[in-house]
Amino acid sequence: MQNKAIADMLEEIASMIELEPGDRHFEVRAYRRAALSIETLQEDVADILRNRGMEGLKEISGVGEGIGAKIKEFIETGKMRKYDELKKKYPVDFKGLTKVQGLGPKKIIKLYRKLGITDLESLKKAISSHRIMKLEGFGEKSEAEMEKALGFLESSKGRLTLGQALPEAESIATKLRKSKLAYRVEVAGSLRRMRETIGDIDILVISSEPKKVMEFAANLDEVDSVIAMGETKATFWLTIGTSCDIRVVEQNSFGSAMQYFTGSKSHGVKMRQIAIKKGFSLSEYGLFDKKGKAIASESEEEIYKRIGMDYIEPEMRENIGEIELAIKHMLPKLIRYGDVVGDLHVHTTHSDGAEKIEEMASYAEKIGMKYIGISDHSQSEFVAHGMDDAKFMEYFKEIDRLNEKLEGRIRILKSGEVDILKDGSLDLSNKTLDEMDYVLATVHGNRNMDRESMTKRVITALSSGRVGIWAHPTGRLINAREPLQLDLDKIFEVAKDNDVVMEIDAYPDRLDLNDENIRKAKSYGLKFAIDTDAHRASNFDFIRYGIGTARRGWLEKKDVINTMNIERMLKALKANA
Ligand code: DGT
Ligand code: CA
Ligand code: CA
Repeated sequence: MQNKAIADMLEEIASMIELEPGDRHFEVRAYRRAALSIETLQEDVADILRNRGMEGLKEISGVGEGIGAKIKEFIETGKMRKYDELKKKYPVDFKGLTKVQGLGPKKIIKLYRKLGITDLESLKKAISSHRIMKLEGFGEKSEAEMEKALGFLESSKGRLTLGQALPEAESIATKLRKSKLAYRVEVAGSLRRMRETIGDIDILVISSEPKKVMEFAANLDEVDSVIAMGETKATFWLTIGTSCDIRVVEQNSFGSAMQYFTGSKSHGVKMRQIAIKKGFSLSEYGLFDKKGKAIASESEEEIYKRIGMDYIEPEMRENIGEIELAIKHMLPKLIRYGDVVGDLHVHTTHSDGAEKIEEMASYAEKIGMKYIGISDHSQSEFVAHGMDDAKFMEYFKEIDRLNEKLEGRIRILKSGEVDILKDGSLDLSNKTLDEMDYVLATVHGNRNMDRESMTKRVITALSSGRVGIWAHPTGRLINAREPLQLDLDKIFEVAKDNDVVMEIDAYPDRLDLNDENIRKAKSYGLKFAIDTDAHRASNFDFIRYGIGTARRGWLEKKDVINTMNIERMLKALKANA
């Protein structure tokens, strides 16, 4: 599948056009939009072209005649002239360099023209020989920041996000299931534990024809090349840039294999020690007594039970106290994947979303949501087309009209993603804030404040009595941007005193709060909202990443306000009602 390669090229064209003289931002946006649609497309673009021609291409959101022709050219000839021409002018690795936080196309090209920097390698060299700080417009501070960002990038190298890997793993598993070569196919490893990033994909298969399974897998579209292939275990390199271990096991050891290969390693080691203390032995083949007789192996539940503990959900298996609780029968009863009935953080065309309020609401209704809170950006967030007070008033009226039209099938709540400004004040007038059912507040600009000032900024906002939910609290982007410097203990205390709800933003690049901070926040008695931060209807699918993260944070249904019906939810939110 060439979708990713094409999307990358379009994205790079956008970066290069940005450098051309004149105001080209419409063109830049068009290329970026097309790149995003193609990257997230389920169908192979080459198939679309083959089956439905140019018309088919133009049906892809963001693709018109011009961009369509370029995609066609690339699929047919392996080249895109526009790309090659621009590349001759700007021979640098935009894809690599834009991953460094703070580096955009304009800075990149300056670094190229002045210092000959073309990729991450030459950037690293320029930093270590302190050539950047001498450059006009950069300075010592900016060189130090670049060095830090580069280090961060290197430390996260190689691990894909949950949102990148899970759909891919599921697609492989589904194809294996449909092949009729397997009785059962399950995803194991860190993906089953819903970790925020994963090192590789692990898939377990029950089959009596392991060889055929491996051959089938080797020929899947997702597979780029075979790294190693044995009778019952193979490792493939996938086109998305990670590897995939596939193991074929027997039906009668499936439970113990799942228990072993789900990990974590540390959880597995501890389980094994406990089994030994009880006179058993535990391996991927089963739980055995002293005589070597298998006493449990087909099901995971049975294994946990026979060792003398309650079943531990995969998301909790990190050896951070869950085993001790399972022995004492004191495990939390985790929130389940179907428990969320409303989404309190949703964007629309009123700011940087792709669909209208009505479209988002009717899709949410279709997937069973009882309410959604529309929370478009406030004025300071100008890159996301944030709204001023007057525009918010218009938007509230539209929501009133829609609620009437929807006749209670789903309730649309009025909210806004309101910036917490540098001094801790909120980005809209009190009158506008009062009109909202609840206020979602967060830090966007001026991210580089020190820990003390940033903590004070957030505390000022959360103690204003106007904030319902603190959205994506730490502001981190996984593998891309570090969290804000915050004293979370101090903030959680203030949040508790002011009944502010903590968000778990399910957007796969965010997962914020993360598992560890969720457990910390819960220890302060705080409540949570799991939101998708959807910018288009298909983003509602992200909810499972948020619920997975909540489960990793040991949350129960009662900790999460958007599992409640609307009356109870609004009460828990200390809304303006
Ligand atoms: P990852 O891939 O780095 O995100 O993390 P995992 O947990 O998926 O680790 P991976 O793929 O290396 O191995 C999958 C599981 O296999 C792991 O969670 C536990 C099990 N496992 C691997 N190596 C060992 C080991 O040396 N001892 C034990 N007890 N289990 C292991
Ligand atoms: Ca793995
Ligand atoms: Ca593995």
